[in-house]
Amino acid sequence: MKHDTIKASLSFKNYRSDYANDWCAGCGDHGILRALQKALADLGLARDQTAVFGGIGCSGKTPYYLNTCGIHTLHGRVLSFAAGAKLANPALNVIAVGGDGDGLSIGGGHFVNSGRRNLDMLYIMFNNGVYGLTKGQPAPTLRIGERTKSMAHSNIQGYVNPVALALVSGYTWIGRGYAYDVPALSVLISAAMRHPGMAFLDVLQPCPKYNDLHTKDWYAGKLYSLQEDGYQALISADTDVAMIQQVYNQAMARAQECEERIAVGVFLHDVSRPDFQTQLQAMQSAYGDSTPCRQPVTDANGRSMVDISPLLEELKVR
Ligand SMILES: Cc1ncc(C[n+]2csc(CCOP(=O)(O)OP(=O)(O)O)c2C)c(N)n1
Ligand code: SF4
Ligand SMILES: [Mg+2]
Repeated sequence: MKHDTIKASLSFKNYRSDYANDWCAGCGDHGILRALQKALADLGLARDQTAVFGGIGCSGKTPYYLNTCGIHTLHGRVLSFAAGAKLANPALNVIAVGGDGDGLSIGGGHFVNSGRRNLDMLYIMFNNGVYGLTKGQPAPTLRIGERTKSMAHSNIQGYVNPVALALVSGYTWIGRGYAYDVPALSVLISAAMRHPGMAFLDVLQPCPKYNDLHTKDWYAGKLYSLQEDGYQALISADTDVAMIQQVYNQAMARAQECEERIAVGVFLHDVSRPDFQTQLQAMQSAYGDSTPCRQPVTDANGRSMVDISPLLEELKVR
Protein backbone atom coordinates (compact mmCIF):
# COMPACT_ATOMS: atom_id res chain seq x y z
CA MET A 1 0.00 0.00 0.00
CA LYS A 2 1.35 3.38 -0.99
CA HIS A 3 0.49 5.32 2.12
CA ASP A 4 1.32 8.79 3.40
CA THR A 5 2.59 8.50 6.91
CA ILE A 6 3.00 11.04 9.66
CA LYS A 7 6.05 11.04 11.82
CA ALA A 8 4.75 11.57 15.35
CA SER A 9 4.35 8.51 17.55
CA LEU A 10 0.66 7.72 17.71
CA SER A 11 -1.72 5.64 19.78
CA PHE A 12 -5.11 4.17 18.89
CA LYS A 13 -6.67 7.20 20.63
CA ASN A 14 -5.50 9.43 17.77
CA TYR A 15 -7.95 7.59 15.48
CA ARG A 16 -10.99 7.68 17.79
CA SER A 17 -13.99 9.85 17.00
CA ASP A 18 -16.32 11.20 19.68
CA TYR A 19 -19.40 9.71 17.98
CA ALA A 20 -21.53 7.73 20.48
CA ASN A 21 -20.95 3.99 20.03
CA ASP A 22 -24.14 1.88 20.21
CA TRP A 23 -22.70 -1.63 19.77
CA CYS A 24 -23.79 -4.06 22.51
CA ALA A 25 -21.51 -4.50 25.51
CA GLY A 26 -19.15 -7.43 24.92
CA CYS A 27 -19.61 -7.42 21.13
CA GLY A 28 -16.55 -8.53 19.15
CA ASP A 29 -16.93 -5.38 17.03
CA HIS A 30 -15.30 -3.35 19.81
CA GLY A 31 -12.14 -5.48 19.54
CA ILE A 32 -12.02 -5.11 15.74
CA LEU A 33 -12.39 -1.33 16.01
CA ARG A 34 -9.62 -1.16 18.62
CA ALA A 35 -7.33 -3.37 16.49
CA LEU A 36 -8.01 -1.21 13.43
CA GLN A 37 -7.25 1.99 15.36
CA LYS A 38 -4.05 0.44 16.69
CA ALA A 39 -2.95 -0.67 13.21
CA LEU A 40 -3.57 2.82 11.78
CA ALA A 41 -1.49 4.26 14.62
CA ASP A 42 1.31 1.69 14.18
CA LEU A 43 1.45 2.46 10.46
CA GLY A 44 1.25 6.20 11.22
CA LEU A 45 -1.31 6.76 8.47
CA ALA A 46 -2.38 10.34 7.83
CA ARG A 47 -6.07 10.65 8.74
CA ASP A 48 -6.92 12.79 5.70
CA GLN A 49 -5.25 10.24 3.42
CA THR A 50 -7.13 7.27 4.87
CA ALA A 51 -10.74 6.38 4.07
CA VAL A 52 -12.82 3.66 5.72
CA PHE A 53 -16.04 2.57 4.01
CA GLY A 54 -18.72 0.61 5.89
CA GLY A 55 -21.51 -1.60 4.55
CA ILE A 56 -24.89 -1.85 6.29
CA GLY A 57 -25.10 -3.85 9.50
CA CYS A 58 -23.74 -3.39 13.03
CA SER A 59 -20.27 -3.72 11.46
CA GLY A 60 -21.06 -1.06 8.88
CA LYS A 61 -21.13 1.64 11.57
CA THR A 62 -17.34 1.43 12.00
CA PRO A 63 -16.54 4.60 9.96
CA TYR A 64 -18.48 6.71 12.51
CA TYR A 65 -16.14 5.57 15.28
CA LEU A 66 -12.95 6.55 13.43
CA ASN A 67 -11.80 10.10 12.77
CA THR A 68 -10.45 9.22 9.33
CA CYS A 69 -12.37 9.97 6.12
CA GLY A 70 -15.09 7.50 5.22
CA ILE A 71 -18.70 6.78 4.32
CA HIS A 72 -21.45 4.52 5.68
CA THR A 73 -22.53 3.14 2.29
CA LEU A 74 -25.22 0.72 1.05
CA HIS A 75 -25.98 -2.90 1.94
CA GLY A 76 -23.75 -5.17 -0.17
CA ARG A 77 -22.13 -2.30 -2.05
CA VAL A 78 -19.25 -1.31 0.21
CA LEU A 79 -16.61 -2.72 -2.13
CA SER A 80 -17.95 -0.68 -5.05
CA PHE A 81 -17.66 2.57 -3.08
CA ALA A 82 -14.18 1.62 -1.88
CA ALA A 83 -13.04 0.66 -5.40
CA GLY A 84 -14.38 3.92 -6.82
CA ALA A 85 -12.48 5.94 -4.23
CA LYS A 86 -9.26 4.05 -4.87
CA LEU A 87 -9.54 4.47 -8.64
CA ALA A 88 -10.31 8.18 -8.27
CA ASN A 89 -7.51 8.79 -5.78
CA PRO A 90 -4.78 6.10 -6.00
CA ALA A 91 -2.79 7.66 -3.13
CA LEU A 92 -5.65 7.11 -0.67
CA ASN A 93 -5.34 4.29 1.89
CA VAL A 94 -8.66 2.49 1.42
CA ILE A 95 -10.28 0.06 3.84
CA ALA A 96 -13.73 -1.50 3.35
CA VAL A 97 -15.48 -3.10 6.33
CA GLY A 98 -18.74 -5.01 6.52
CA GLY A 99 -20.64 -7.98 7.82
CA ASP A 100 -20.76 -11.56 6.59
CA GLY A 101 -24.35 -11.00 5.41
CA ASP A 102 -23.38 -7.83 3.61
CA GLY A 103 -20.32 -9.30 1.91
CA LEU A 104 -21.38 -12.87 1.11
CA SER A 105 -25.10 -12.61 0.49
CA ILE A 106 -26.25 -9.41 -1.25
CA GLY A 107 -22.62 -8.40 -1.88
CA GLY A 108 -21.35 -11.81 -3.01
CA GLY A 109 -20.75 -10.74 -6.61
CA HIS A 110 -18.69 -7.76 -5.50
CA PHE A 111 -16.69 -9.98 -3.14
CA VAL A 112 -15.65 -12.29 -6.00
CA ASN A 113 -14.91 -9.57 -8.55
CA SER A 114 -12.94 -7.44 -6.08
CA GLY A 115 -10.58 -10.38 -5.61
CA ARG A 116 -9.79 -10.88 -9.26
CA ARG A 117 -9.47 -7.09 -9.86
CA ASN A 118 -6.67 -6.83 -7.27
CA LEU A 119 -6.92 -3.15 -6.39
CA ASP A 120 -4.49 -2.10 -3.67
CA MET A 121 -6.87 -1.99 -0.69
CA LEU A 122 -8.15 -3.99 2.29
CA TYR A 123 -11.52 -5.61 2.98
CA ILE A 124 -12.27 -6.64 6.56
CA MET A 125 -15.25 -8.96 7.07
CA PHE A 126 -16.91 -9.08 10.51
CA ASN A 127 -17.87 -12.77 10.61
CA ASN A 128 -20.47 -13.37 13.34
CA GLY A 129 -22.66 -16.01 11.67
CA VAL A 130 -25.76 -13.80 11.85
CA TYR A 131 -27.40 -10.63 10.58
CA GLY A 132 -26.80 -8.74 13.82
CA LEU A 133 -28.48 -5.46 12.97
CA THR A 134 -31.74 -7.07 11.82
CA LYS A 135 -32.00 -9.30 14.90
CA GLY A 136 -30.14 -12.49 14.24
CA GLN A 137 -31.23 -14.19 11.00
CA PRO A 138 -28.63 -16.72 9.75
CA ALA A 139 -25.80 -15.26 7.67
CA PRO A 140 -24.16 -17.29 4.86
CA THR A 141 -21.38 -18.23 7.33
CA LEU A 142 -23.74 -20.20 9.59
CA ARG A 143 -23.38 -23.94 8.97
CA ILE A 144 -26.20 -26.21 7.88
CA GLY A 145 -28.05 -27.73 10.84
CA GLU A 146 -27.03 -24.95 13.24
CA ARG A 147 -29.67 -23.05 15.17
CA THR A 148 -28.99 -19.90 17.16
CA LYS A 149 -31.36 -18.60 19.82
CA SER A 150 -33.05 -16.20 17.41
CA MET A 151 -33.96 -18.88 14.84
CA ALA A 152 -37.27 -20.78 14.91
CA HIS A 153 -35.71 -23.76 13.05
CA SER A 154 -32.28 -25.15 12.25
CA ASN A 155 -30.44 -23.69 9.25
CA ILE A 156 -31.34 -25.65 6.09
CA GLN A 157 -28.92 -23.84 3.76
CA GLY A 158 -25.29 -24.68 3.08
CA TYR A 159 -22.58 -22.29 4.19
CA VAL A 160 -19.89 -20.18 2.53
CA ASN A 161 -16.35 -20.23 3.88
CA PRO A 162 -15.05 -16.66 3.34
CA VAL A 163 -11.36 -17.61 3.23
CA ALA A 164 -12.02 -20.43 0.74
CA LEU A 165 -14.07 -18.10 -1.47
CA ALA A 166 -11.34 -15.44 -1.30
CA LEU A 167 -8.77 -18.06 -2.38
CA VAL A 168 -10.65 -18.96 -5.55
CA SER A 169 -11.55 -15.33 -6.28
CA GLY A 170 -7.99 -14.07 -6.70
CA TYR A 171 -7.34 -12.07 -3.52
CA THR A 172 -3.57 -11.79 -3.19
CA TRP A 173 -3.38 -11.49 0.62
CA ILE A 174 -5.76 -13.54 2.76
CA GLY A 175 -5.86 -13.73 6.54
CA ARG A 176 -8.11 -14.63 9.44
CA GLY A 177 -8.15 -13.09 12.90
CA TYR A 178 -10.15 -13.17 16.10
CA ALA A 179 -12.00 -10.12 17.43
CA TYR A 180 -11.06 -10.67 21.08
CA ASP A 181 -7.32 -11.01 20.36
CA VAL A 182 -6.69 -7.32 19.65
CA PRO A 183 -2.84 -7.39 19.56
CA ALA A 184 -2.70 -10.26 17.04
CA LEU A 185 -5.54 -8.76 15.00
CA SER A 186 -3.85 -5.37 14.74
CA VAL A 187 -0.66 -7.06 13.49
CA LEU A 188 -2.72 -8.83 10.80
CA ILE A 189 -4.41 -5.56 9.79
CA SER A 190 -1.02 -3.81 9.50
CA ALA A 191 0.35 -6.67 7.37
CA ALA A 192 -2.73 -6.58 5.13
CA MET A 193 -2.40 -2.79 4.73
CA ARG A 194 1.24 -3.11 3.72
CA HIS A 195 0.39 -5.66 1.01
CA PRO A 196 0.49 -4.08 -2.47
CA GLY A 197 -2.77 -5.58 -3.75
CA MET A 198 -6.25 -6.67 -2.68
CA ALA A 199 -6.20 -8.01 0.87
CA PHE A 200 -9.03 -9.87 2.59
CA LEU A 201 -9.23 -10.35 6.35
CA ASP A 202 -11.90 -12.65 7.79
CA VAL A 203 -12.46 -11.75 11.46
CA LEU A 204 -14.23 -14.25 13.72
CA GLN A 205 -16.49 -11.99 15.71
CA PRO A 206 -18.70 -13.23 18.53
CA CYS A 207 -22.17 -11.60 18.62
CA PRO A 208 -23.25 -12.18 22.23
CA LYS A 209 -26.70 -10.79 21.50
CA TYR A 210 -27.85 -13.24 18.80
CA ASN A 211 -25.25 -15.96 18.27
CA ASP A 212 -25.20 -18.20 21.34
CA LEU A 213 -23.31 -20.96 19.46
CA HIS A 214 -20.02 -19.30 18.46
CA THR A 215 -19.23 -17.68 21.78
CA LYS A 216 -15.97 -16.79 23.50
CA ASP A 217 -16.15 -20.19 25.31
CA TRP A 218 -16.76 -22.05 22.03
CA TYR A 219 -13.66 -20.44 20.47
CA ALA A 220 -11.51 -21.05 23.56
CA GLY A 221 -8.81 -23.64 22.84
CA LYS A 222 -9.78 -24.03 19.16
CA LEU A 223 -7.75 -21.20 17.62
CA TYR A 224 -4.17 -21.81 16.55
CA SER A 225 -1.69 -19.63 14.66
CA LEU A 226 -0.74 -20.75 11.14
CA GLN A 227 2.62 -19.00 11.31
CA GLU A 228 3.49 -20.53 14.71
CA ASP A 229 2.63 -23.89 13.12
CA GLY A 230 5.31 -23.31 10.43
CA TYR A 231 2.83 -22.55 7.65
CA GLN A 232 4.35 -20.85 4.59
CA ALA A 233 2.05 -18.35 2.82
CA LEU A 234 4.42 -16.50 0.50
CA ILE A 235 4.25 -16.64 -3.29
CA SER A 236 6.85 -14.47 -5.00
CA ALA A 237 7.82 -13.91 -8.64
CA ASP A 238 10.33 -16.79 -8.30
CA THR A 239 7.90 -19.35 -6.85
CA ASP A 240 7.48 -22.27 -9.26
CA VAL A 241 4.12 -23.67 -10.38
CA ALA A 242 4.34 -26.77 -8.17
CA MET A 243 4.99 -24.64 -5.09
CA ILE A 244 2.14 -22.24 -5.96
CA GLN A 245 -0.17 -25.25 -6.21
CA GLN A 246 1.06 -26.47 -2.83
CA VAL A 247 0.42 -23.10 -1.16
CA TYR A 248 -3.14 -23.00 -2.54
CA ASN A 249 -3.87 -26.62 -1.59
CA GLN A 250 -2.61 -26.07 1.94
CA ALA A 251 -4.51 -22.80 2.28
CA MET A 252 -7.75 -24.44 1.18
CA ALA A 253 -7.28 -27.35 3.58
CA ARG A 254 -6.47 -25.07 6.55
CA ALA A 255 -9.37 -22.74 5.69
CA GLN A 256 -11.83 -25.64 5.96
CA GLU A 257 -10.81 -26.63 9.50
CA CYS A 258 -13.73 -25.47 11.58
CA GLU A 259 -14.56 -27.98 14.34
CA GLU A 260 -11.65 -29.25 16.46
CA ARG A 261 -9.31 -26.45 15.52
CA ILE A 262 -9.53 -23.20 13.59
CA ALA A 263 -6.58 -21.53 11.88
CA VAL A 264 -5.84 -17.83 12.29
CA GLY A 265 -3.01 -15.91 10.65
CA VAL A 266 -1.95 -15.41 7.02
CA PHE A 267 -3.18 -18.03 4.51
CA LEU A 268 -1.84 -16.39 1.36
CA HIS A 269 0.70 -13.66 0.69
CA ASP A 270 1.11 -13.43 -3.08
CA VAL A 271 3.41 -10.66 -4.25
CA SER A 272 3.86 -12.12 -7.74
CA ARG A 273 0.89 -10.29 -9.32
CA PRO A 274 0.89 -6.56 -10.12
CA ASP A 275 -2.08 -4.64 -8.73
CA PHE A 276 -4.81 -3.25 -10.97
CA GLN A 277 -3.60 0.35 -10.99
CA THR A 278 0.00 -0.56 -11.83
CA GLN A 279 -1.35 -2.37 -14.89
CA LEU A 280 -3.67 0.50 -15.75
CA GLN A 281 -0.77 2.94 -15.54
CA ALA A 282 1.29 0.75 -17.89
CA MET A 283 -1.60 0.68 -20.36
CA GLN A 284 -2.54 4.38 -20.07
CA SER A 285 0.47 6.48 -19.14
CA ALA A 286 -1.73 9.55 -18.48
CA TYR A 287 -3.77 7.75 -15.79
CA GLY A 288 -1.75 8.88 -12.75
CA ASP A 289 -1.81 12.56 -13.76
CA SER A 290 -5.45 12.65 -14.77
CA THR A 291 -7.25 10.71 -12.04
CA PRO A 292 -10.62 12.24 -11.07
CA CYS A 293 -9.27 13.54 -7.75
CA ARG A 294 -6.90 15.80 -9.73
CA GLN A 295 -9.65 17.23 -11.92
CA PRO A 296 -11.31 20.51 -10.90
CA VAL A 297 -14.95 19.92 -9.94
CA THR A 298 -16.06 23.56 -9.66
CA ASP A 299 -15.15 26.89 -11.21
CA ALA A 300 -13.89 29.87 -9.20
CA ASN A 301 -17.49 30.65 -8.22
CA GLY A 302 -18.13 27.16 -6.85
CA ARG A 303 -20.31 26.15 -9.80
CA SER A 304 -20.07 22.59 -11.11
CA MET A 305 -17.84 22.26 -14.14
CA VAL A 306 -19.89 19.36 -15.44
CA ASP A 307 -22.11 20.47 -18.27
CA ILE A 308 -24.88 17.92 -18.73
CA SER A 309 -26.94 20.02 -21.16
CA PRO A 310 -25.73 18.08 -24.26
CA LEU A 311 -26.83 14.87 -22.55
CA LEU A 312 -30.22 16.32 -21.62
CA GLU A 313 -30.64 17.57 -25.18
CA GLU A 314 -29.97 14.07 -26.49
CA LEU A 315 -32.50 12.50 -24.11
CA LYS A 316 -35.26 15.03 -24.89
CA VAL A 317 -38.49 13.41 -26.12
CA ARG A 318 -39.53 15.34 -29.20
C1 LIG B 1 -30.86 -3.50 0.14
C2 LIG B 1 -31.07 -3.84 1.58
N1 LIG B 1 -31.57 -5.05 1.90
C3 LIG B 1 -31.73 -5.40 3.19
C4 LIG B 1 -31.44 -4.51 4.19
C5 LIG B 1 -31.68 -4.88 5.63
N2 LIG B 1 -30.45 -5.20 6.34
C6 LIG B 1 -29.83 -4.27 7.08
S1 LIG B 1 -28.45 -4.86 7.81
C7 LIG B 1 -28.72 -6.41 7.16
C8 LIG B 1 -27.82 -7.57 7.45
C9 LIG B 1 -26.72 -7.28 8.40
O1 LIG B 1 -25.96 -8.44 8.62
P1 LIG B 1 -24.39 -8.43 8.42
O2 LIG B 1 -24.04 -7.89 7.09
O3 LIG B 1 -23.90 -9.80 8.71
O4 LIG B 1 -23.89 -7.35 9.48
P2 LIG B 1 -23.87 -7.44 11.08
O5 LIG B 1 -25.08 -6.64 11.54
O6 LIG B 1 -23.96 -8.86 11.49
O7 LIG B 1 -22.58 -6.78 11.45
C10 LIG B 1 -29.86 -6.44 6.37
C11 LIG B 1 -30.37 -7.63 5.67
C12 LIG B 1 -30.92 -3.26 3.81
N3 LIG B 1 -30.57 -2.34 4.74
N4 LIG B 1 -30.75 -2.94 2.51
S1 SF4 C 1 -26.32 -7.32 17.70
FE1 SF4 C 1 -24.49 -8.61 17.81
S2 SF4 C 1 -23.12 -7.80 16.22
FE2 SF4 C 1 -24.66 -6.22 16.66
S3 SF4 C 1 -23.73 -4.88 18.20
FE3 SF4 C 1 -24.98 -6.43 19.28
S4 SF4 C 1 -23.54 -8.10 19.77
FE4 SF4 C 1 -22.59 -6.82 18.17
MG1 LIG D 1 -23.08 -10.58 10.46
